[in-house]
Amino acid sequence: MSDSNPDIPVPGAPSAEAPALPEPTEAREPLPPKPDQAAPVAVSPTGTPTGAPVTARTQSGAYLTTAQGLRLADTDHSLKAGRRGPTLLQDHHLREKIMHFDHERIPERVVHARGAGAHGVFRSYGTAAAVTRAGFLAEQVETPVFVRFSNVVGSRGSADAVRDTRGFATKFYTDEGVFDLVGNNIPVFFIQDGIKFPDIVHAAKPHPDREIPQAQSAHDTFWDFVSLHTEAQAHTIWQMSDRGIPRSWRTMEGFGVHTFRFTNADGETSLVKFHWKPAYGVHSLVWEEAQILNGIDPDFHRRDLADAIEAGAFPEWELGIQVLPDSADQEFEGIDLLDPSKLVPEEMAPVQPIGLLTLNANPTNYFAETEQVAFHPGHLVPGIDVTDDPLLQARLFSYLDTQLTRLGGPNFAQIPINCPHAPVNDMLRDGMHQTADHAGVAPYRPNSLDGGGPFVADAGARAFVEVAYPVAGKKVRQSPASFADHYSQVRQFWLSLTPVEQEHTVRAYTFELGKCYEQAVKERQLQCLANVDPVLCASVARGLGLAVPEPTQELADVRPSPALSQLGQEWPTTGRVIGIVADETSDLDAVRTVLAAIQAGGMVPLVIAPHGGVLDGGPGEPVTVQRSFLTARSVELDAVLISSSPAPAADAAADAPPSGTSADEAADPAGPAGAVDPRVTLLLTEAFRHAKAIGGWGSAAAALDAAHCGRSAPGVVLGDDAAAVLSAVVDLLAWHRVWERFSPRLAAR
Ligand code: HDE
Repeated sequence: MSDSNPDIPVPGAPSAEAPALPEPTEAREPLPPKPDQAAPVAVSPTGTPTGAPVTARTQSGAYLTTAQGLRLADTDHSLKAGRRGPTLLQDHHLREKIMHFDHERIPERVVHARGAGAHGVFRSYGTAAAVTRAGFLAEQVETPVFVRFSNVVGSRGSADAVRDTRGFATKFYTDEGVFDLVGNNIPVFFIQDGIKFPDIVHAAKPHPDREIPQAQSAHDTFWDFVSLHTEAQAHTIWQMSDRGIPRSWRTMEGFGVHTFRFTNADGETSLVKFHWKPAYGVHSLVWEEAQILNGIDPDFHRRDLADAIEAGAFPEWELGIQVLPDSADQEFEGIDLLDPSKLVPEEMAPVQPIGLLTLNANPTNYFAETEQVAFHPGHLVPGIDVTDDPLLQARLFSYLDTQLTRLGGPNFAQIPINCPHAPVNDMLRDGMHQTADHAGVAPYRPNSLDGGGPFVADAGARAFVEVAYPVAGKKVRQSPASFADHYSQVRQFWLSLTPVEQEHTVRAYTFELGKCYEQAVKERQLQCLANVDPVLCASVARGLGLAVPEPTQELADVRPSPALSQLGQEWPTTGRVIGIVADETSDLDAVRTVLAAIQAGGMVPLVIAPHGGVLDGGPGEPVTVQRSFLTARSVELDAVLISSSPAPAADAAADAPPSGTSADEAADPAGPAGAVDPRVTLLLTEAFRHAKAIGGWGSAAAALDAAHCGRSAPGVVLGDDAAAVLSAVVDLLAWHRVWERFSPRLAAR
């Protein structure tokens, strides 16, 4: 929150208390966490609530100590034999400090290494109670959750806004044990069988010789694999669409991908697919925005999530389910429900809302919570079971295995973020990092020495009982025949996109294949596209300068599914970011009015001015500046307001003067008469090109002209009344972008 104007909720200040200029010297207790932060609830390693405040695990005491609690008098100098002498082996403080530092890192996740998380609550509507006995899905039950969003391919230090699939993993701390829903933002997966996972991941990761490119699918090994292993085409078209570059984690859908099996209180079963629907709509970046962002703000998505929570614009998703009959063939209208590369169109089986997820607190410590959280699709609760989907089956092995290396042993469930909020009475004992102090002498069954306990429960006592699903067949390394259809749903997805979305998808394929070196790889992928759609294939081929291949199989006759498109709806504007360009010549009263209205609408205003600090003028309070022309860039904004046409500021780079500029004008630091600061022109040009709403009043017209933003172009609002301009811009923002500004030119064959 800004210091000089506490009313403007601009998040991001690092500390709970504004620091003093000189180094503090007075001993005092550690500062509390910031108000937007939470930590895992304090339960014992075996799930017993301790009653301690959540801050009980943070550091305590006013004085610096060793790990053993010994107070230290100096941590700036090692213990030496004389001021200029060698360091002594007896320096136990140096030894401990360096030893611990040397071991601060743990292996990053093999996939999904880059991510961030938040705490929240899930409120169940009770609408799933007819199909599942899961206690946390009963009416009005509130369950604490921790959610981690992630990219798949990049390393932990890579950029957020790359083209990739996003992970959407939710840990529900239910009173029947932990339930993890470990999904993605794309409802279909690259591979149908988990045995191919190392192959697809090796293909997508950087090339093993040079270790490039980082966090990209635009390279030969990726397209080599997916063009040969054509079941991957279902996933790649989603990744090439705008879904591969979400605007924010807050504005993306989530999917459980696999089919799960629910059981209700009467023992009846159904097949179920999970969906997360964002309350603020499904929005994406445009590719150029994403590329700029990865340089300007590689942390864009994690900053966006944390800032939204700190500003009180809590991200929300509705959890929904598609409920499908548990038929003997485990198919629905010809769609094989065990095939994770297929989806069930929402028009065929509507998504029924069953609860609301609200993320309302940031982690207190990234490593302790986000890095150490351990998800596992095998963390299930009564009423929710797995199916024989061969991808899911392999996952059930993988996620426990990976924690042994990452979290250093088998006791990772005792790390605070992973502790269940239900009583734990297992017979697992000892091992690295054991923090539970198990009592008793008989961690085995049957026993009499510990009174026979722990006892097994039955379904009536809320035990997990697997669905007794019949299994038959010969042992084979084969897939069902239906898994051989690799193109019909790819074509359906393509046909369901609007022309703008189709053009973005064409550009993405063309960009990615254009980055490949091998002609054979490009031609082979074009061959795959020929089996999807002739316009898609011809448009990409044209960009690559390659011949258009003939399809090798008949094009599937499919009906589009409008739900697969992201366009055509209005959404709440809560949490959206509006930039306000202003300088000393602006009508600051109008700026103040607009600031207040943006905040009242639950959005985040960022005042962008020639310098930091404040803009002062008029009878009201000074206006706090959040971005200077030097630190602002259009890509972090959803819409732009401009209240003047600022002249080049003192720190504007001295670009070559436009041709025709006189020597006198060129020598003037303020640039030619009437010139606009080039950072402002760039901001407007980019915002215009990225189809963002732009509003202006006062002397703004000159800046719009300088940026070639047509005064009467779609989505440009000029007026005298700043409040009315804002209101028109917010109406445009509800559609996310001014889509008319894009005019698709797809190639005909
Ligand atoms: Fe994962 N996956 N995965 N995955 N996955 C991991 O687990 C794996 C798959 C997903 O925020 C790893 O703890 C295999 C599908 C998410 O911590 C690892 C297979 C889906 C996350 C692993 C799959 C996912 C992971 C890496 C094929 C969507 C991040 C570290 C059989 C439904 C969770 C870890 C987080 C993480 C293995 C396929 C989603 C290596 C073997 C399909 C969101 O265990």
